[in-house]
Amino acid sequence: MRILLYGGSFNPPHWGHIRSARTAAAALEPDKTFLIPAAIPPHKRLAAETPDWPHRFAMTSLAAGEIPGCQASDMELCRTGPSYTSDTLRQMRERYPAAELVFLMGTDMLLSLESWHEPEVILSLASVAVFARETGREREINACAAHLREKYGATVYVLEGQPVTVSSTRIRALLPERQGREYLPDSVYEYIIRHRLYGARPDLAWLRERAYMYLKPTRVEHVRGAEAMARRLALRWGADESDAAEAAILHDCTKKYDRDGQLRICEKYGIIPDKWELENDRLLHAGTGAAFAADQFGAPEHIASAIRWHTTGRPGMTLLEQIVFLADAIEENRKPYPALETIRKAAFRDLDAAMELCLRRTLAFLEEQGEPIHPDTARTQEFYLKKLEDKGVAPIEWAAQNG
Ligand code: DGI
Ligand code: FE
Ligand code: FE
Repeated sequence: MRILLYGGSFNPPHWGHIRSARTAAAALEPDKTFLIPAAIPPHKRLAAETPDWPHRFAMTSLAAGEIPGCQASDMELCRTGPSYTSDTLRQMRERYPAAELVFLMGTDMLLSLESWHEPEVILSLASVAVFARETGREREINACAAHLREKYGATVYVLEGQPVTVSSTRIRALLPERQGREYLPDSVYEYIIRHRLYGARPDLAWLRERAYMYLKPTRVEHVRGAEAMARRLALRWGADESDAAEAAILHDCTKKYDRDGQLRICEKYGIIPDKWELENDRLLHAGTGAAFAADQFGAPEHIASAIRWHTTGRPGMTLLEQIVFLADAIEENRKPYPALETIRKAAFRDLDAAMELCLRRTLAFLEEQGEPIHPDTARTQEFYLKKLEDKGVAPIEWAAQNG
């Protein structure tokens, strides 16, 4: 029986790790492969933004799913103190007394192996398999392998394989820029986004693909329009364009659920609907959408709140909240309604005036329909009316009956 062991920080685990493990497994044909994330790597410090170990273990488990016969081991995470490989191998030896243990490592690790804690223990308990991390170092590697065989009676396998061209450090730097997805299996990327590890923000093409799955097909064009308009407004008013896009992509993510569905989502997230929301379930998707986006896609507070307030608004809205509110109301694919063109123009001239008119038009519409008015909608219109007054700006003239 042969067991392949692959230790590392896996912070996060990426295609480079997976390809290495697959190549090694293909060459060595182990009966089992373990990815072993280190709790405290002895040779380097973990990056400051390293997620808690349950997250690292979960990501490593997902990565292991990409490798046949592989699972993650929490052996090092469960120990205290530095994660010495010699201790890990002792533990593995106890569990598998008769197996050949093969420890997989990169070139640099092999070259520095003698400076590790108890190298003689490592080399007596396990064989070592090594990759040429960079091409052109074969001579160096072979010399080192010969030395370890000679001095310790070690078994060293030198594996042919693609050099790994990406590092976890680089990926961590890319993730907050909405990049780096191509270096990660989808399961790991999804996990990172859902928990917003490493300050990650979603790649927007990926987010569209994921978020549109929750929409009725007929709503996709509206959401596309809302995103385009939110971007234009963000550029006009100096908000973060990609955050505006992210909020717009997600703003109606629970819209398709009927009353029962909405109430179930409320229950799941501990949302208590007020009496207006219970009376008119169209209002519920703002609150449920915000909670769903935060849970499924890790939407941070400022984006979740833009979703939360996109239907009624609220007094004192943030810039991003106003942008999403207006983008929803005036996007290019909106069915025409009275005042639409006026609000569109106003949104690029005076955000407060556009908010006020948009809300005033909604109130007029609801009154005409005999629909109950949510106090948030009324209060928000009053808020913006007062704000205009304070600025000395007259509200936009518009009468409900003349369009
Ligand atoms: O989800 P969308 O259709 O894209 O747009 P939305 O989230 O702004 O929802 C619009 C609906 O919400 C529209 O039919 C008017 C309704 N609405 C907005 N404020 C109120 C309201 N309905 C009631 N009953 N009371 C309100 O105060
Ligand atoms: Fe909506
Ligand atoms: Fe909408």
